[in-house]
Amino acid sequence: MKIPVLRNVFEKNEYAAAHNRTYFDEQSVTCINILGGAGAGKTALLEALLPRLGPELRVGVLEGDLATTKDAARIAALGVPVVQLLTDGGCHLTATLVKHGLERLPLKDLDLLIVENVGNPICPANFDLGEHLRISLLSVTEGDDKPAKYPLLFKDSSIVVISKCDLLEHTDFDMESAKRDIRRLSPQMEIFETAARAGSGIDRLGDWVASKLVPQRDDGDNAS
Ligand SMILES: Nc1nc2c(ncn2[C@@H]2O[C@H](COP(=O)(O)OP(=O)(O)OP(=O)(O)O)[C@@H](O)[C@H]2O)c(=O)[nH]1
Ligand SMILES: [Mg+2]
Ligand SMILES: [Zn+2]
Repeated sequence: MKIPVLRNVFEKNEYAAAHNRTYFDEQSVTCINILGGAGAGKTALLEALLPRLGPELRVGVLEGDLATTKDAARIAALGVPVVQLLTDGGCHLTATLVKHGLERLPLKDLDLLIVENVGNPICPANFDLGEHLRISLLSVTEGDDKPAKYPLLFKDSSIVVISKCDLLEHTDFDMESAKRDIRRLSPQMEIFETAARAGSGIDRLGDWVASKLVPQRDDGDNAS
């Protein structure tokens, strides 16, 4: 006997994700989905990264959380346009919720849209939001066994950021073991080491983001 509920959820999400992707492409906006466990340092990474992306790059953020606007307030404090997406207890963002968020964050004013997913190392990886790129975080305080234990989070990511590296000496995190397990899942995976508070590794990450921006469409304003 078939139980259609989950399948319908996935189909509906795929439909909305395709819609979002088409909209991003039409508007020449690059979309990055940031994933990682609760407290892995996603918002702190954005707080360090956004000011480095430069004033010429127009960035907007969609903040995914179960409850509260705490993360959105941190992004707004940087002067970056932000919309808080509340899942009301749901453990991942859906493409449909992102679609609603875009009604409040017009893409015509942006070059880059960053979506911070709900803090959760499991199911957000299963939900395509229509993004072009994924950044998955692993903080050193979570332990080096997490890539092997939560493979989906790391396997299909565009890059992996190992965060909170300033705390390395206070943990038993084995960097080589973590990287080995990540590359077992994805042999070519590019891995960045960051310490958001100290600002280390952020320039390299910013260069990577800048290198991935889709070219802006010539809208004909300068045509003779
Ligand atoms: N030492 C140190 N602490 C960090 C770093 N990045 C984040 N933190 C701390 O880790 C905690 C969680 O950071 P957040 O940026 O809120 O993590 P998050 O992944 O956005 O959390 P959720 O959105 O709730 O899943 C905070 O107390 C941060 O100050 C870092 O690079 N070094
Ligand atoms: Mg956060
Ligand atoms: Zn979920």
